[in-house]
Amino acid sequence: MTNPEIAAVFDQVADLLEFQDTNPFRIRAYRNAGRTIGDLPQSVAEIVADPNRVLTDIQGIGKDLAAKITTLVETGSLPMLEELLAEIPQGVLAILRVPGLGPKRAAALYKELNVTTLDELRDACQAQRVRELKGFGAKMEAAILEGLEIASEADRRILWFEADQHAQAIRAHLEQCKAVEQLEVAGSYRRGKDTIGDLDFLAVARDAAQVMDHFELYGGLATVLLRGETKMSIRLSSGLQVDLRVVPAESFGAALQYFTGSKAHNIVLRGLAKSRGLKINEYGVFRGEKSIAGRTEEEVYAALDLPCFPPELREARREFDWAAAGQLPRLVEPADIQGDLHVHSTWTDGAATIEEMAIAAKQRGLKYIAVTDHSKRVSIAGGLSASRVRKQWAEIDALNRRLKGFKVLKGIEVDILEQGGLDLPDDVLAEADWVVASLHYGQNQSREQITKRVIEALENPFVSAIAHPTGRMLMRRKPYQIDLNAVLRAARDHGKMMELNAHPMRLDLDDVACAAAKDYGVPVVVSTDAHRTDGLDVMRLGVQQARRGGLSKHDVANTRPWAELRKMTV
Ligand code: DGT
Ligand code: CA
Ligand code: CA
Ligand code: ZN
Repeated sequence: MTNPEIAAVFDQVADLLEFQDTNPFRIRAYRNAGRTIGDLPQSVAEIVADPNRVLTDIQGIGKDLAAKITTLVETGSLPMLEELLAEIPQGVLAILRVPGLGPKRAAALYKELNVTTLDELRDACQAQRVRELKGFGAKMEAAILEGLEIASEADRRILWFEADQHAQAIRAHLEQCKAVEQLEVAGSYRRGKDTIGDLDFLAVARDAAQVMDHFELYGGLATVLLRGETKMSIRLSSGLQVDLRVVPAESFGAALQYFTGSKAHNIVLRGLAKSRGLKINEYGVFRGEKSIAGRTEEEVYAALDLPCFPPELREARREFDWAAAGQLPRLVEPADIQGDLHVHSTWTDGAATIEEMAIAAKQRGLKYIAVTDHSKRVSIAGGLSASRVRKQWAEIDALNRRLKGFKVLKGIEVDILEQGGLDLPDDVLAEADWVVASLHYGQNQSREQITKRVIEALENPFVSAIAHPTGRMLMRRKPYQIDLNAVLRAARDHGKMMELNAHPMRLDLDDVACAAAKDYGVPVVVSTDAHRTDGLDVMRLGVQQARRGGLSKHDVANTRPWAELRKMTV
């Protein structure tokens, strides 16, 4: 069992206890246990298995918790959780997961309206019975309906990051099949969309049946949905659908182009072909009956006098206009990135020390990081006061004297307060190398209020960038209400930057907003918001999203050395 899996069990226990309205201290104990385990850098399952180590040596793990973890790791279940689950109606678990509904509200819905399933919840909202409950109201009712929609979408799509893990494992499996000659993953996965409906594999093979037989042996397979001569679809035990098409080598490029999509991009392409008296489909480009291209994507596009568009741009947004004008941007690449300007450490809710983060970043080829721990308002993360952050910066100064060929910047993630203003005084911010301002509280305020708070932060002379500017959590939480155009205008006017937070669940700014930032001439900073060393690895997701927004190396500020970037921040 991994730490996150174990942490999830404790979180669930806390949720169920809260649903039952038991002793708040007990609830908090389990909540804290979940957080502690989730943040630990070392695997607790490994410690349990190692006779020479004991869990209670870890800070935050007492005797009682250690015993529970051991039971869980050794038996795969927690008797206490089983008991709780037996006491609670089945459907309630799904209700607990609806964004915007916590255990307390779920309990009220159950007790007052006898709501035990998602369908009953939707009915109750539509009949306007939920708004009548104490502490709910019409606004909350609307938010629950929206939450239900997000929850049902979460059933149908998964994060790109998660799809990537499946895609890599399936690719490795299929590559073991001797009959496979070429293999690619097409679809929204290849276009780097932030969420994925299904995976689309394409293969060239000597013998299609042999590849399909091999596909059926994939360990994660749950059922075969369909198997024909050239196409097969399976469902994984995770629920994800995977399509596999076997195509002839002479039409591999045409098939790759067609199944990469997007559908909207393909429709424009078909129109362009038609206007030239050509036909394009998944087998090739044809003049009459004669195939004039198909083996590679390059030759398919070239047959229409088009450049081979990077897959990230194939959304029928501006790519055809750019191509017509000969102005297709040269997109930023992961190797262009020189530094990471948003990382956390053990000073707040990070799991690694500043030095560990610096070493890990250096190993990944970076030249600098900015340590941007939370400010005091974020009390659940142990946010830093002015005196603590100054202590941290003294540690960073000392560390920089020891590090060679790498620089740690003195930064802070300062909270934009509910009532407006920043969580630390200007004289402190003035001493920082890099300041990201972010909004964690008061996310339900009106569009005017939130926009005003963010613009005020941009007006502060010491703020460098706005972190995760819309607050969205993919498939969990919609962005807060914000006038992004007004924010981008303010950023431009004050010479500030916008973050593209690369966390797989955030990817915030999104692709369209990145393109807007570029239009306003506002530099984008791609940052990981890493809370542990492996959190640094999501940089490539951020870069992929920046590419979808049409950003080049020049548009992304942290492709520059710090000495150069620094001049842009003053
Ligand atoms: P997803 O799976 O919902 O995240 O999105 P996609 O883009 O991967 O869509 P999918 O899996 O339904 O189909 C893969 C590609 O196949 C799609 O991007 C374009 C192509 N395609 C599918 N259906 C059509 C169609 O009716 N017309 C055209 N022109 N292309 C299609
Ligand atoms: Ca797909
Ligand atoms: Ca598909
Ligand atoms: Zn952060």
